[in-house]
Amino acid sequence: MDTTATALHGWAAGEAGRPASPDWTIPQNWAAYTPQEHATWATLYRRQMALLPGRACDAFVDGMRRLPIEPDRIPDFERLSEVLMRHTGWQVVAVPGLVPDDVFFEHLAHRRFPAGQFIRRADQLDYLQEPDVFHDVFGHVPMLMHPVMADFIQAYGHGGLRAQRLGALEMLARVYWYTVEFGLVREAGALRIYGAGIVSSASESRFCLESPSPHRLGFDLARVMRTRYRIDDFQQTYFVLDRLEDLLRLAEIDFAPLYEQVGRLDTLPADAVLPTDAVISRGDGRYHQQRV
Ligand code: HBI
Ligand code: FE
Repeated sequence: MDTTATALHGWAAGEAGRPASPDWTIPQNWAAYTPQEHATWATLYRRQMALLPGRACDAFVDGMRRLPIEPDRIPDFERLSEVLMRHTGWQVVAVPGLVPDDVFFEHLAHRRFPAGQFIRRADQLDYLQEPDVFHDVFGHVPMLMHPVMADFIQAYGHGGLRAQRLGALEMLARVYWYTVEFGLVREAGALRIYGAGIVSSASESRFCLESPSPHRLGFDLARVMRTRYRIDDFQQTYFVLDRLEDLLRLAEIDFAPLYEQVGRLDTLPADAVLPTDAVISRGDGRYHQQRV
């Protein structure tokens, strides 16, 4: 953990950089963000907002419009929570970065979205390993204004706690990855983005829709559960929902029998295409071939 950030933002870290509170929350300490940090937000915000018309789904655009998320300053979590609470009963709480799985799931199960308190450095605009306030707030929070996504992410929290007990966390995490983080949806006769990992990334916002390289496949729950993913590069496959409302059904499915079934099958590489896949566009794979 970066002790400079600790000093800057004045929260008390315990042993090994672990924050003092058991749920890993820390004060956002909004007043302590520096002008440079707000300027980093402004750069990222402007860049994404220019890209998203016609690419991001209506739910995202709508959520963004109704929230106190502004161009030139890092949002204040308390103000976000007030509006979210009124619409879908969610809150945003600050955490230092990645938190342990069980802590993460516990928050989601209680409709608290843990958002990174820090913002990436100005020389890391395009890639960082831990979720920061831009990824978490710009990427995730607008979708939490959508009732279906609001329920789905809470269900993921409950499902995560259960999957841990069943030893099936990997399978469930793939569902989160290919929906909440990197999901596409059909809308207005085209494909649009709803995944937070994409809407918060300038290059992937274009790549996922416009590059001939990745596969775009119809979403299938059991198929997604078997599919590995890239954490360090653009995705090789995007899974497409027919409508966001399909997530609602997903939130209601009992995953336990599926874990049994899928657990007996081989996992699939991130670039697989099966005869049973609903292929929307088959990628040529060129982007990733050039990178090995
Ligand atoms: N912590 N802050 C934060 N954000 C995440 O998205 C996150 C996390 N801890 C664990 C985790 N995600 C995932 O690996 C689980 O969804 C499996
Ligand atoms: Fe995320």
